This record gives sequence, C-alpha cells and structure tokens, in this order.
Amino acid sequence: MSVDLTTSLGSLELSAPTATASGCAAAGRELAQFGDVSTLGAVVTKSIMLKARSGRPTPRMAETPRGMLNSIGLQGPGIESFLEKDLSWLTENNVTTIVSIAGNNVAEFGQLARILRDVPGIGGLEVNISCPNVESRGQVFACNPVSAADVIDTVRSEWTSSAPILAKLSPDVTDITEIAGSVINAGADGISMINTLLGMVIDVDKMKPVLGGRTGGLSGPAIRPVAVRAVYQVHAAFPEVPILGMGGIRTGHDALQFIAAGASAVSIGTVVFGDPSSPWRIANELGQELEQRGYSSLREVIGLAHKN
Ligand code: RRO
Repeated sequence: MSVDLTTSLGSLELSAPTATASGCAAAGRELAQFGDVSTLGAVVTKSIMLKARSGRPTPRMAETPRGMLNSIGLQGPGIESFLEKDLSWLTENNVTTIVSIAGNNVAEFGQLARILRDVPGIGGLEVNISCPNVESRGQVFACNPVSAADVIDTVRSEWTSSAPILAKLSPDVTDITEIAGSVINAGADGISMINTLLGMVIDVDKMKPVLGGRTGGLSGPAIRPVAVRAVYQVHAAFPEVPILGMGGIRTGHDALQFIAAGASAVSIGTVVFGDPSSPWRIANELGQELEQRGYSSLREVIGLAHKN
C-alpha cells in the first residue's frame, strides 16, 4: 500500500494509526494469537490502580441496541503485578505501550505517575479521569474542570519522562471543550476521547436494573456520532493538541471520520470482543479508504473536515 499511515501523539511516534482501547484488550498479550502486537500503533492497557481490585458485582455486561453496557468497576491486579507480569511482556515484545492509570483520589494518580516515570518502555500515559463505574459521580474527575485539572496538574508534577500525558475525557458533560481546555492548561500533552456514556438497562420482569452495579458505561457503534462530535469540537478549539479518538469504531471508514474530525490516531474497543484482529484490519481498511480518495498520507487528512 502506498499510503503513509504513520502518525504521532505529541512526542510519541506511531508506526500505525490504530491502538487498542483501554479495557478492551487487557494488556495486549491476549491479542498475540491474532497478530503481531508490535505492529499496532499502540496497546493502551486496562486502567491500572495502586492496589488490586475486584470490581463491581455481577452481571457486569448488558447488550443494548448497537452497543453494550459495562460495569466492570476498575477490576485489576494493581500496579506491582502489572509491572512484573504485563508491562514486562509488552516491553520484551517491542510493543508501543500507553499505560492507562486510575486513582481513587488525586494523590493516587500522583503516586502512580511517580512509580511509572522511571520504568523503561512506556510510550505514553493515559490518565483515566472519566471511568463512569465508580461509587460517586464526584469521583468522575472529568465531569468538573477544576477536579480534572487537579489530577493532571499532579500527574504532570510527578512525570519526569518525555512520554506524552493524555487525559481521557468523558462525553457526559455540557461542554467538553471546557474540560479539554482545563486539562491542557494543567499540562496534558494530548486528549483521549471518549470514554463510555453513563447508561442503564432495566429487566422489567425482575423490575430491577440488569447490571449488578445498576449503571454502566455505554460503548459501541451507538456512541460513534457522539464521539466524532466531541473530537471535532475539541480539535476546533485546540487544533495543535493531538487527539487519540475512540467510540464505536468498527471499520476503516468509521476511523476515517475520526481522523477527518481531528484525531491523530484511533483506539479500537468494543469491536475487539467479537473480532480480535480488528485493530489490524481497521488500519488496513483505513489505508484503502485514504488511497481510494487519492490521499498519500494519513497526516494530511487530520482535521480536514474543518476546512470544508
Ligand atoms: O472498569 C470499568 O468499569 C470501566 C472503566 Br475504568 C472506564 O474507564 N470505562 C468504562 O466504561 N468502564
């Protein structure tokens, strides 16, 4: 293929435009049976916390029209096990790795950044300030410009590495450009968007919510137009700030919408559960979509929908 698909997120150069979306491919290793993980743009790992966590009560998933709800609740092994078992595998296999971190409070985000800053092999940090599956909405830092900035400011002050800090934003806000501006001012190098939307499904025979955690995060094609809109708005407001775009991407055609809206690269999430080789397939399809339209590089198309 003649189209140049290389791209970048700030100082992080990507050899391909598709990354895994946090939470949808664990720490990348389980995809190795479907393709060479080192040829992906990046693996974005499941958000890791300081301590091991068992997550929310079951059921944790519910089907929805053109999407799904998850209520995992930040299940994970904790940072020590992650470094020993997961990051080591990614580094040994030359995988471009963006580590997603999550904390119960601002100080925990800072502690995670301090632990990770000297660890070799980290291409970027995705700061997950937008998990919807927490006990209180007050813990969704990305729903408030001051709380969002507090987290990023603290991470920035601890992060001595040159790898970019990406702030992961929620679409469940009135004006996403306000939150984006706030985290950029606090030191974010780029934006990841969007996290899932808060939703609920009710079982009308049992007359109670289906999910054990009652509410969950909505993902899949149903949210794609919301995600494209959010990327478009943030790119319009901050054209110099790189965006990792995600939300319901299933094909190269879908991915091209995000690039045209202003994303420099995309993350592939929910589709991976049914089609584990989709991050590679979508990169190939994106190349074909660009070629068919006469473009010779992905970079020339970033934000192009703003010019017409
Ligand atoms: O673990 C989860 O329940 C979860 C997280 Br951390 C997130 O950021 N987004 C989501 O939909 N689920």
